[in-house]
Parts: sequence; C-alpha cells; structure tokens
Amino acid sequence: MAYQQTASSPKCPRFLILLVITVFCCCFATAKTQKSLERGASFSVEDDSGFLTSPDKSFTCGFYGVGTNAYWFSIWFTNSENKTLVWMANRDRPVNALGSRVSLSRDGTMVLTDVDGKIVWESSTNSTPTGAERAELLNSGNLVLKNPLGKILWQSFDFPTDTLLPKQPFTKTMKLTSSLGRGNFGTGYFSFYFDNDNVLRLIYDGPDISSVYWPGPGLSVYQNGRTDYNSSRIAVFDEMGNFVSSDGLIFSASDMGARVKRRLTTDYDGNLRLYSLNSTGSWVITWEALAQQCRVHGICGRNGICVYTPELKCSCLPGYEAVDISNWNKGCKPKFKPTCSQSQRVKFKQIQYVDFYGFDLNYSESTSIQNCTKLCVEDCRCEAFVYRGQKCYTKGALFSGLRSPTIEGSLYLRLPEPLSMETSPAANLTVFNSCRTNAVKIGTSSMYDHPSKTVRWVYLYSFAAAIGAVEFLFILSGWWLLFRRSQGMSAPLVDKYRLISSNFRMYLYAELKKATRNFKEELGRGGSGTVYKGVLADERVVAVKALADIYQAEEVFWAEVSTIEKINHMNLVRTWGFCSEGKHRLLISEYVENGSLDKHLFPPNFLGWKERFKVAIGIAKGLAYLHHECLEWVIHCDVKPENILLDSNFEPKIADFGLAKLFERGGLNAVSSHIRGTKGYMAPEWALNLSITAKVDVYSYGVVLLEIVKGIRLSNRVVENAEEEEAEMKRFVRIARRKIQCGEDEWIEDMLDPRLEGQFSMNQAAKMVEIGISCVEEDRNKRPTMDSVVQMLLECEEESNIQ
Ligand SMILES: *[C@@H]1O[C@H](CO)[C@@H](O)[C@H](O)[C@H]1NC(C)=O
Ligand SMILES: *[C@@H]1O[C@H](CO)[C@@H](O)[C@H](O)[C@H]1NC(C)=O
Ligand SMILES: *[C@@H]1O[C@H](CO)[C@@H](O)[C@H](O)[C@H]1NC(C)=O
Ligand SMILES: *[C@@H]1O[C@H](CO)[C@@H](O)[C@H](O)[C@H]1NC(C)=O
Ligand SMILES: *[C@@H]1O[C@H](CO)[C@@H](O)[C@H](O)[C@H]1NC(C)=O
Ligand SMILES: CC(=O)N[C@H]1CO[C@H](CO)[C@@H](O)[C@@H]1O
Repeated sequence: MAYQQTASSPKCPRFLILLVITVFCCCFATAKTQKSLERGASFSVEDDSGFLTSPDKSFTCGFYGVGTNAYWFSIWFTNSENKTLVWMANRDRPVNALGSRVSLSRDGTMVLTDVDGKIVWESSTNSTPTGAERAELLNSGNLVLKNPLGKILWQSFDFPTDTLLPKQPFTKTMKLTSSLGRGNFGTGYFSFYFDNDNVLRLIYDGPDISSVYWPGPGLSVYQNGRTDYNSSRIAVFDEMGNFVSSDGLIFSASDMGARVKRRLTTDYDGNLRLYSLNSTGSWVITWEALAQQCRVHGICGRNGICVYTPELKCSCLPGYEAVDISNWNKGCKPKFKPTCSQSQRVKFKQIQYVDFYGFDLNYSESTSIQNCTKLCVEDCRCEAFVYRGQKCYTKGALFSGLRSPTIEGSLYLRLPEPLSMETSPAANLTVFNSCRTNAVKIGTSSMYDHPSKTVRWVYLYSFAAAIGAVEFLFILSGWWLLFRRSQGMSAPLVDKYRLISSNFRMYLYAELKKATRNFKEELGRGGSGTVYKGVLADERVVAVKALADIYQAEEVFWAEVSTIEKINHMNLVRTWGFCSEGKHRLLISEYVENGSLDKHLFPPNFLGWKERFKVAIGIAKGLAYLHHECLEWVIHCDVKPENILLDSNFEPKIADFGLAKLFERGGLNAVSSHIRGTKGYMAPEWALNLSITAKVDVYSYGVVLLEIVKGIRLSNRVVENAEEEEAEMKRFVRIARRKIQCGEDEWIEDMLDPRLEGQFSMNQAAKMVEIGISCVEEDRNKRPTMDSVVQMLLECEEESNIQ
C-alpha cells in the first residue's frame, strides 16, 4: 500500500483514483533513485526492497528479505554476488512483508514498524538529539541522519552488527557479533570486542559458557604481541586494507591497496575475517584471525569435538549425541544418565589426539595415570581427564573440544560402565579396561603351562587402576548377606561398583580353603599364580587360582574382575567368582575336565578329526564373541593350544581372556613398548610396534588352526631354536600355497597329520588350511575377522563323508 494517506472523498471517486495512481507512480519513480529519506516520509517493504543508495551505488539500504515474509531493515553491498549485509537494524526481529515500514518521524527519529504498528527498532537513543531532517547513505556504507546544517546526529557506524567497514572506527562501546549461521541473521555467540584490559579479543559467549579464544588464551598479552596500557581502545582500518588498533594489533589485507571494497566480519563460525570483493562479486579472504578454525571455542558446543579436515566438522564424544544437528553450538548431550550414584560404576575411554580447553578441576604434574584416574573417579564433577606427559587435568565440563594429530596425550572420558561400546566417526577409541596386560592372570590356563618354555613379558601396568576402588560394598547373594570392606586401601572410593550378580560372587577365603582342602591338590603353576582343584559347598568342582603376591594391586584386580564378570560364552572358561581378603587374591573358575588342547593334539597323543573340527570351530566362536559381541570388546592377545581347554565332550573353552591390554600405538608409551603373547603365535605387528587390533588374535588362531590340521607344533615355543622352528610354519604355508595354486589333486593329504590315516573330511581339511593360511597373512588387513572365520567353517560343518 502506498505510504501517503489520501483524503477519502466518496463524492469524487474519479479524482481519487487519479490521485492515487499519480501518487503511486511518483513514489516508485523516486524510490529507485532515492538518495535520501526526508523527514516525515516513510517507506514500506512492498514499495521496493532498496530505497536508499549511496552516491557511488556501492551500498544499498532497504529491506532485505528471506523467504516471503521475513524482512530486515539493513545495508548491503550492492554489487556483491548475494547482497552481503553489513548492517542490520533488527537482526533478531524480522518484520512482515505487508505493512512494515521505515519512516523518519516528525521528530527526526528513524523508526521501523511492523504491520501491527509496533515499533521494532528506532534510531534514537537517550543521548541522540532529535531534529534530523533527512537520512542518507554515504559512500562508506554509513547510514546517517543529518540536521539541516548537514551535521550527523546519528549513524549506523556507531552500531555495527557483525561487520566493520573501512574508515569505520571500532571503539570500546562496540562489538562485532556473529550471526547464528549461514542465512540465519540472529545474534550469534561469537564477538570481537575490546576487553576490559584494552585488548581486542574474540569471545564465545554461549548459552552455557563464555570463553575467550583469541588471541592465544594460553599466552600473556605481550606474548600475543599486544599491549594493554593504551586505554583509548580504538581501532580502524583504512581503505588500503591496513588495520591498526590501540592494543598493538596491526595487520593488512593480503591484497593491500586502494579501490578495493573490503569488510571485516565476525563470521558465524567464530573466525574474524577480512574480505575483499573481487570483480565477479565474490568475497576473497585477505586475512583471518585464526588459521586453525577448530581453535574457535564453543564451535561444536558442549561435549562436541571439532575436526578440521580441512572442512570443519563437529562430532560428539562417544556416548553422547547431538542436541541439534543443524546447530552444533548446542553441542551434545549424554546418552546415559550422568549421575554419580553408588550403583554406577565408571569406565574410561581413551580418545587420542583430543583436547578440551579449560574447565580444569585439578591440575597436577608428574602424576601416574592411575592417580589421575583416581582423582577423576573421586570427584563427581569430573567428566573426563586429559593425561599428557605425566600431567593430569581433570575436567569439570567438556567445551571447545578439538581433534588434531598434533595434540599429544589423550582424553579419558568417564562413562558409566553399562554403556556399550560406541564407535564415533571422530574418535578412535580404546576400551579402557579390556584386553589388559597379563598382570593378573585369570582363568585356569596357566596351570597347563610349562613356565620354563613359555616366554612371557609380564609387566605390571593397567589402565584399569582407573577404577581404583578403595572401599566397596558388597552384598553377597542369598544367605550370606553381609558387607565387606576391602583392605589395603586408604581412601573411601566405593560406590563405583554395582552389586555382583548371583552367578558371580565373592567368596570368603575360609570357604576356598575348605573347598580346596587347604590348597592340597595343585593343578598347575603359571607366571601369575598357582591353580588348585576344589569342590565348593554346592558340589561344583572349581579351579581356584591363587594369584602371586606381586600381582595384588587392588585396582588391577578389581578391574580384571569387573571385565570378566560379564563375559559368558560356551567356548570361554566361565569365572564364578573371586576372593579379595587381606593379602589373598583368588579367582574361582569352572573346572575343565580334559585339560588343554596341546595335551591331546601333539604327539604322542592324538585327536580324531571330528574333535579337531569341533575344536577349530569352537575356538573361532569364542574369539568371535570376544571380538564382536562382547559388551567390552576384548582382544585375547595370547591364543595358543595351552589356553584352550577341552571339556568332557571335547568342546573347547578359551581361558585367559580379558587380561590383555589393548595396546595403542602412540598412546601411553609405558604400555606400547611392552609385548606380550607367546612366540610362534604372535602376529608380526607386535614386533613392528604397530597398534594392536583384534587381528593379532586372528593370526594366533591361524597358527593354532594349522597345528590342528598338521597335528604337530608348527609354532616354536623353544626360544633357543627359534629360527628353525619359525621356519617350519612358514614352510608349511609356502608349500600349501603352492599346492593350492597349482591345483594339485590330493594336495591336502600332504598337508595333513599323517596319523589321521585318511580318516578326515577332505572339504573341511581344505577349508581349514585355506582359512589358516589367510589368518597368518603378514598384512593384517588381509586376515579375515573371526566372525567370517566362523561363517566359513559353519559352511562345511555338516560334512559327513569321512573318507
Ligand atoms: C550466493 O547464494 C547462493 C544460493 O544461496 C549460494 O549457492 C552461493 O554460494 C552464494 N554465493 C556467495 C558468494 O556467498
Ligand atoms: C593509543 O592508541 C592510539 C590509537 O592507535 C594512538 O593514537 C595513541 O597515540 C596511543 N597512545 C599511546 C599513549 O600510545
Ligand atoms: C573472484 O573470486 C571467486 C571466488 O573466490 C573466484 O572463483 C573468481 O575467479 C574470482 N574472480 C576474479 C576475477 O578474480
Ligand atoms: C600416586 O598416589 C599415591 C598416593 O596418593 C602416591 O603415594 C604416589 O606417589 C602417587 N604416584 C605418582 C606417580 O604420583
Ligand atoms: C582412526 O581409525 C581409522 C580407521 O581405522 C584410521 O584410518 C585413522 O587414521 C585413525 N585415526 C587416528 C587419529 O588414529
Ligand atoms: C591434588 C589437588 O590439587 N587436589 C585439589 C583438587 O581440587 C579440589 C577442589 O577444587 C581441592 O580441594 C584439592 O586440593
């Protein structure tokens, strides 16, 4: 509708119509070429989107529309590809398309009204004298209100939004505040401003936190090349592209020189950039405050991690999910209930190359990771800790997360124990307490070991110390309802342990003493302790392993126990419970009648084909469970015939799992430099110092599988004779490969245990050799997963034509 009120006269309609038309034409004609808006005049959205232009036409002032019904009274570069806004009157409150208008009122105030007549914005402030006669848009992009003498009474330059233009002074009262996002003009979270100490800074001022991120927050004002003594707090950049500030910040556009249109903008991604407009109307960055975009704080919100690839990407920490995918500033929320209750246990996930800025609860130097973990476990506020070069930073909140290969150390994220393993695209995870060192041997396998022949690199280290329980509460199932307090620890740390299920319980030392008849029948001795046979009160036959003194670190023990408690599979030795009393640390597991595989397979003993196949598939299933299904992904790290026990039906049960530590190259050095496993069964990556994945078990399984087929020890366990024996496995693989390639008939018979005397399934044997060979590939990427091994073996399980 036209903005001038016409007197309505029902008596002369013709005249009226004529008048209206005249007025309309007049209006449109002037609107397009208008250089100023006079007092008393107004302009509506429907008239035209732009109603004021600067004399050189480089800037336009008017209504900037998005969609059909949202308009902002603003100033933009006329010649930029997409009208680039440099100033907005009402960034947080767009007006309607119909009936919204800007007017220079009688008292000389510029007023923006919405369709309902509500004032959305006005130029006057308490200090602004009224009486402006006209509004003009200058060549500099400054919208000014002038009095009849040409004196500027108000100017948009005094109220910047996110952009500073050449010659626009930037003072202590101003802020360049980013918009919310591309095409979302609302007030965002990032601001460029003069801080209280006279220094120009960039701050993230979000819904949860505020954090200064530029210049370098870790450095002093002087280290950042600034000064704080000049309190004039003024900065300006000239038409050549030189920026000079009273705090010593000086920079120039890379295309320094006159005649270029420039702007300095706090972008919605939190970076401050200087842009130049090129001849095709595109903006070219000629300077920016932060070279590394992820150094901007708050960009991925709380619990978010920023990755620069070189595109910026946000992702959530494992166990967390995005609050609003379209607005990462909102960050991520936990998928678990973040409580610190007694019933909740915690575990820590190591995330490499990640750091979070600030919010340190405690900082300590030269601390062990165990102590650092303990510090975090003890403090309910602690959400994670960063451990870097013996320095420990516990974090009360996780903001401004950043992932970069240059970051040393790791973040250890505190998560409630029942949370299952999540893989996050941003973070390569290491499960904290699975696949641990063999500091504590659990299970029954070692009783079958010959310690003299077994090469073990035992070391005492465990991340698990983490969980570091000191005091704990236990309710024994059934009748034995009683509380126990573990000994040998000092601080009250309890609460992290939930009640142990009825299938898994804590035993009293006296009970075990009785069950084993005072540890009378010794089944075996291993590096970590001695195993005794026992019969519990409920007549279950058990193997009781008394752990050697050296392995009695309470935290380690607890972590071990909590890991294996959950593991339950028919091809894995079941652990029934444990005992932790005074100096005694014992583990109670099922007694497996037939002893270990090596006792049955290798000469002078002999195992029939049916049993061999059953054992092969059973081990594969057990490992597949550990690798793929187990709640906590576990790598065994020491698969060998001695660790495979056979029950009365020759069903195999893997022992000694849940002990290895998942080694992570570049992780904690103390860990990665150690090797465990048994020579001959160890994958090459152990020696190559590569990261350890589940594929090390696949390799060991391959060796065992080939031994099952051949019926002799292909691997070497006799150290002094290493090379020769090692060669035997290699020779076997080489010959088998050649025979397969040449398509020799009957090749398989040469590869088999001659003692079988033809009593075997050709297909099964061929499949087992093929799988075995692929499992022992040097390149671990060529090895199959245990899941696929199970599949392949199942395909020929029904084989009945024993020849
Ligand atoms: C202009 O807008 C179009 C469509 O929104 C967009 O694809 C293009 O990248 C924009 N150009 C610039 C220079 O921002
Ligand atoms: C403070 O900075 C302003 C602007 O850069 C400069 O003009 C002035 O000389 C400085 N004052 C002192 C005492 O250095
Ligand atoms: C202007 O900048 C755009 C985007 O950077 C670029 O594609 C274009 O080639 C430039 N034009 C000129 C004339 O430099
Ligand atoms: C860990 O803490 C214990 C007890 O608080 C202390 O005795 C020990 O020295 C600490 N270890 C390290 C490496 O800081
Ligand atoms: C994370 O894992 C992927 C795939 O396993 C690998 O390509 C990438 O390099 C790893 N990144 C880091 C930082 O370890
Ligand atoms: C070891 C250490 O510095 N502990 C401190 C951690 O923070 C709490 C409270 O903030 C202090 O009380 C501890 O002394």
